[in-house]
Amino acid sequence: MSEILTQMAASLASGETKVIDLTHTLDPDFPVIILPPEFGQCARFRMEEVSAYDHRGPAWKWHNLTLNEHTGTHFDAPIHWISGRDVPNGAVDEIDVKNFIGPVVVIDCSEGSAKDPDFVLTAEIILEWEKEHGPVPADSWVLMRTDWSKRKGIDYLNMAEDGPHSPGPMPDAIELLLERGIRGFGTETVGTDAGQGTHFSPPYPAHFLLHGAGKFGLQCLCNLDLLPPTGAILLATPLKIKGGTGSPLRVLALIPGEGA
Ligand code: 23J
Ligand code: MN
Repeated sequence: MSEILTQMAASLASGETKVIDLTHTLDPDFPVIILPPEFGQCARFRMEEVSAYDHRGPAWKWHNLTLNEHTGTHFDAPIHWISGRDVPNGAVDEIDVKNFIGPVVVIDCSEGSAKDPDFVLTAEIILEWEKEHGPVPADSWVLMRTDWSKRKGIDYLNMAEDGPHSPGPMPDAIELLLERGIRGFGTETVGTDAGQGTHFSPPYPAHFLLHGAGKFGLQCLCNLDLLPPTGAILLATPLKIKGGTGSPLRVLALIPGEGA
């Protein structure tokens, strides 16, 4: 019999394994993606009080929520994109739950992103990363650290007249990650694609290539600066929305703590 789960419980209790929250607070002020005006738009988070220990409910408080599947820290399912529309089990309620816990690696693009808001992750950068850390493991999450989550207010979307400017991956980077057989790709920005990703070929390459291959996305992550480049475990469990294309969720990472 395996004692790994008993050991894990002890490791969590002692702090040998630490739990990191990679989630932003759902807040009406947190920005959502803004698409060109001819397209439908993503709803911000809204919370309406139903009762607060008053005549509407004397002993209880609760809220009705309004949000998009892609509001705040969220998960992208394959059917989110046209390339993944026919992927089997491609909606959030259909995805095999074993995909919701697994290994994660982090590629640090924070220096480049600080200098250039249009910084791009290339295949070349990933190959350099692999020289130091070994191959990107099959079936792992790959997170692009940019420290973008530390930006406040209008600096987060970083809108200009020609659209948003934020870092993201080039098509060749996503193609290389697909060769490695990754599970999904996550970012600190409002999408898995660069702000200017609509002008890449194909447009929105992370969405198009990942979801076409049945892979997943995570957006609006934070605290990636607290993760090791390899050796952590990610928990990302979207809501079970029937036919859902994505879902806000709590994203956690298990990392080696002090004394580990
Ligand atoms: C709809 C259209 C374009 C994009 C997105 C959504 C996202 O980034 C998203 O939240 O998945 S780029
Ligand atoms: Mn999304």
